[in-house]
Formats: sequence, C-alpha cells, structure tokens
Amino acid sequence: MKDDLLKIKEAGLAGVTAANDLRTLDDVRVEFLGKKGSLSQISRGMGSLSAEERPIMGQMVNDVKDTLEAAVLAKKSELSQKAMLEALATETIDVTLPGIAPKIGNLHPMTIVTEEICQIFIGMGYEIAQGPDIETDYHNFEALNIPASHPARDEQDTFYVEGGHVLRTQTSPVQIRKMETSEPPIAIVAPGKVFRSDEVDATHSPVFHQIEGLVVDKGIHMGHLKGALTQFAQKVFGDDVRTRFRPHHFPFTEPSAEMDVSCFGCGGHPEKMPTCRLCKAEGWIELLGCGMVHPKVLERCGIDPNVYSGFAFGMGLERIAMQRYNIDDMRLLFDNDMRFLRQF
Ligand code: 2NM
Repeated sequence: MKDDLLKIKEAGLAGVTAANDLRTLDDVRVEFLGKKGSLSQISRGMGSLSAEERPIMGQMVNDVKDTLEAAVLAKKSELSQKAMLEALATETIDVTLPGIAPKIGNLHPMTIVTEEICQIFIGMGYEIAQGPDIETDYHNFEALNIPASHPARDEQDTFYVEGGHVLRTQTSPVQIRKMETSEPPIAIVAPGKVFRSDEVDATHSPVFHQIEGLVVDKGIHMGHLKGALTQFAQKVFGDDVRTRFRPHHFPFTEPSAEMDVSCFGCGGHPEKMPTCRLCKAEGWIELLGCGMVHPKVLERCGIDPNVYSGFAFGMGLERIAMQRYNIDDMRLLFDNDMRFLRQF
C-alpha cells in the first residue's frame, strides 16, 4: 500500500509537470485528487489495515495529498500567467473598426407639443396639475354646472363605467379638485388624456389630449384672460401672431369665448393667398375655448365668488400637433407606427 502511494505521488507530480495547459492540469487534478481519484481509492482501502498501521498510512496519504495539491496550485498559477501573456501578445483590438450605433428613441409628437405648451405656462408662473382618468359624475359634470339634462351627459358622448363613474370628458375635473382643496391664488394647467365616445376618423378619436388652465385670485377679469392667452399664442406661434375672441357658450364659464389666432399659413392675409389650406382662406384658426369661471362653479368648490374671480381655458392638443407637423390624419398619432414616429 505504501508503494502504491509512492507511485501515485510520482505519477501525479509527473502529470502536473507534463501539463501544458489549464485543461490538462485539471484532468490531472481530477485523476489523482478527485472524489473518484487514486488517493480517494487508497483511503477507502485503509479499512483493512490494523489499528496501529491506520494512523501512519492516514498521515502519509494526507502528506501526498498536500504535496500534489501544492504542485497543482503552483502549476495553475504558472499556466494562468502564461495564458494571460499569450492573450496579451496575440489578441489585439482594432480600434479603427466602425462602431455599432446604439438605438436612440425620440419623443412622441404629442409629448413634444404637450411639454412645449406646459413649459410656456410654467414660464408664466403656472403649476402643472394632474388628476384621475376615471372621475366621479360630480367632478366631471355636476360641479362644472353641467346638469343631468345637459346633452354632454348623453351616453352617446360619455363613457360610463361601473359605480356611476365616467371616463373624464375633459380635464376640468382636475381644476375642480384643485379649487376644492386649496386657497387662491391659483394658477394651474392640467394636461392629460380625455375620453369621448367618438367614432375613429381622420379628425376624431375616442381618446385624445387636452390642456386646460385655471387662474383664480382677487380681481381677475377678462383683460387678464385676453392678455395671458395672447401672450401664450405668441410664444407658440411667434410674436407676430394676433388673437381674436368670439362670444361662445360653456356651462362652466360666463362670459365664454373662443380664441382664434391669425393663420400662420397665410399670415392672416388670405386675400394674398386665397388657396391657404390651413385656415381655408379665413385668415383665422380656432385655437381654444375660454371664459370667466361661473360664480356657481367657484361657490361649489368653496371659493366665495364675491371675493374671488377667475378665468379658465381649454384646448385640444392633437389639432395643434397636426397643424405644427402638417399631419393630415389623427390616426397617425395613435397607430404608433415606428416609420412615422421616427421622423420627430
Ligand atoms: C374650456 C373652455 C372654458 C374650464 C373651466 C374650468 C373650471 F374648472 F375652472 F371650471 N376648467 N376648464 C374651461 C373653460 C375649459 O375648454 C374648452
């Protein structure tokens, strides 16, 4: 048994010395030191030894094991070092090869337009406000002075969901919630998705985007509304743009108006460009609805209309994006076809 052990030691050391790469070295390690290797087999045979011989042989087996392990370790570090030097000598990187360009995304045209408009209002001191897409009937209609009999409540126009809730048909409920929970002065804009039960076509979608604004303080009047919205229009379309206000009706404002901007296709002079497609030779383009917040709306939100007054406005964002980017079909904004979206 002792002879066997010495033979194993010598064969093992020879194997380690002969190993020229890490793989061969590991094969040698498994052959001699592995679970089923020669040393393990010797150990298993020790059961037949006498009680005096067993510890002596045990010690010898351990010594051989230590010797072989040390030899394998030393050889391993030598071979690793050699492999590293070889790799350094042979593997070179051609830094002149063309790179692989990372795929960089871009913002959706609706996002660009929304952020640009929000940024203009932020610059004028407004805060951004947000609220839930699913609203109570109260916040979407009742508080806005839209009674149960109003045509806007028709199921043809509004998505009703469980529990008498609705998908908000405008972002005004965000303004209602703001007025309910804070004291004037208030100056906010609320951008977001709104929902109406419309058929899809080139100019309609059941989901679209709006931005609405609200300013409430002591002494706010129509002059503030006209000034703020004209300044806004000039920031979006350029300093030369003019605005005009036409009387209109909304249940939640009194008086109410629609604001047009002079056409940025023909410069508001269709007589010089009778073919202008943007304004259909009208010279004006409708941009938004607006008005002085109805006293009943203020009162319902806990704001005393004898002390405070306010103006509000709302506009659709798809139409602005379509005019801005010369898009003739609203569906392109919702299809999310990459060939279209990559252009922005
Ligand atoms: C519009 C037009 C006019 C509006 C009113 C309110 C509120 F909550 F203060 F009463 N928010 N938004 C408003 C007024 C919206 O969209 C065409």
